[in-house]
Amino acid sequence: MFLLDTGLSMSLIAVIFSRRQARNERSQPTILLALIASVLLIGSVAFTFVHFDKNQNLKTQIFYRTTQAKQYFKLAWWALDFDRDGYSAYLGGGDCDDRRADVNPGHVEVVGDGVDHNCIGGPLAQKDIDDWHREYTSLHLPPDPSAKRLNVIYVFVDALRADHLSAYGYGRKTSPNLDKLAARSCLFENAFTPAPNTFEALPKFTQGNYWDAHLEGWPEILAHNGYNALLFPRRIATLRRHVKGMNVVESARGETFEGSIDAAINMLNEAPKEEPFCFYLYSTDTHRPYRPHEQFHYGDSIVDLYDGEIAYLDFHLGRLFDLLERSGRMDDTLIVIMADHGESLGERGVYKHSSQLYNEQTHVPMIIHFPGAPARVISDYVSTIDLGPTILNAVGLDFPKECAGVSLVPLMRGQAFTHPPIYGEQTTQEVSPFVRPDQQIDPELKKYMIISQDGFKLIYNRDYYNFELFDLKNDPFEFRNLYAHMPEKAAELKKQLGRFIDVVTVSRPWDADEGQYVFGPTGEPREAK
Ligand SMILES: [Ca+2]
Ligand SMILES: [Ca+2]
Repeated sequence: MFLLDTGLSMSLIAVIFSRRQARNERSQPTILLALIASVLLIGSVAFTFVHFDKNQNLKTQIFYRTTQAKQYFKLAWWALDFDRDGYSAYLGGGDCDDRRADVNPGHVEVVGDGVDHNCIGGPLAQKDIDDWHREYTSLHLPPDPSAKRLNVIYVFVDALRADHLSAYGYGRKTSPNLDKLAARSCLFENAFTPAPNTFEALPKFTQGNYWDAHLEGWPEILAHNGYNALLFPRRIATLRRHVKGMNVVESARGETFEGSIDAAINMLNEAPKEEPFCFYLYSTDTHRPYRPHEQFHYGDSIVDLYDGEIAYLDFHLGRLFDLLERSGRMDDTLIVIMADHGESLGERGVYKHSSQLYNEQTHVPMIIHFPGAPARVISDYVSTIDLGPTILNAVGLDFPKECAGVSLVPLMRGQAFTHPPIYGEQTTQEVSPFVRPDQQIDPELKKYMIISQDGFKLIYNRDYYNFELFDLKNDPFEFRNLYAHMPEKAAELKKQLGRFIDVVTVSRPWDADEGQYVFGPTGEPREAK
């Protein structure tokens, strides 16, 4: 690319220079200079054409980090898109058949016609879809009739990244109460969200699936099975779209998280012992804008304020945990701490969330206090879509066999279990007023990720046909793109991720509700170009 830039610039200078000389007699040096410039131009263009798509790291840098250079490529893609479907077969544009407009990376897959319409994962047959589902139904655990109907306290924290909790090794003591809980619980070191955005993630982790398949959500299943299911609301409209069957605690409506905890404490004091309860608590405190808390003041930077919100949240959760302890209900209560996604705090020049699939936005805390299971740290790669099947399985209830989420109860009991690879996708374009335009470096529309159990993560940016492979165990901050260095691993994950993309794009119902960003105003999938 840089060679192309240089070549273009040199040829421009040569043309101007030779024109100035044109009226005069052309001298030998002028002709020579024009000749050298032409050779350089042709050479650099040829070099760029041959090598650009092979160096995915260079491609990433150009499309994510430059403003002008990427426009050259977009222009070249536009000019070299012969079937006018928006994707070029040249310069890494990803179009695998530039004679058919129904074949390109943005096209939805078509089942059974033998054509790889989206240029990843190969063609899709019905058998492939059946096999994909069978992988998960074969892991479905039937309900254990001897399981106790534990109470459930589910704490959903918006935009809480794992690595800012002291329970996850953060230098600041931001979460003493969660640390204490974690010390007697199962702490999942490597839990990930299926989407770095509430609207996309919420239906997924409520239904235990990688897309909104209109399955019955786990709160509804608890409510239908004798639980006193109570929702302590914040952002009630968003929650109620997906968290169904629960009674809203009106006294907590519109309150702060402190108010939600006050209401929960009251409810807990009144809860009859013979009826199991489920409390669904939601905190938006770690979501922007971060507010200062006098009691938890670390400083005035964005990170300081964010950490202060965590300490505030932790303090109030501590009040609830203390009451559970004092009342003896800790021993019959399953407690789940989770987040819908993480939060960028300036890494790669990015803030907030909804924009990337790097760990800052996808690695989330997951702590499950499961009475009867010994405390342990679990390093398997798991997804928040596993939470519903886990909760229901832990209390002896069944969950839909269509769930791609799996019960983590075997892992919590220390039994041998191999979790399938986990997946994620990101659809949104970050247009938040909280993010300045210069921080929105990455406005493309669709990315996917897979993380395999050996800790490798592949991120695929469909719009740039760009791949990044990271070794999370040795490179947790995802600095080094190994795509070109580990071609076999890259090919293995690309194949699995391609199958996921194929399956998810044909299986998602037309009226799936994964937020206003995923679907257009009339309900048509934006994926279908
Ligand atoms: Ca094309
Ligand atoms: Ca395909």
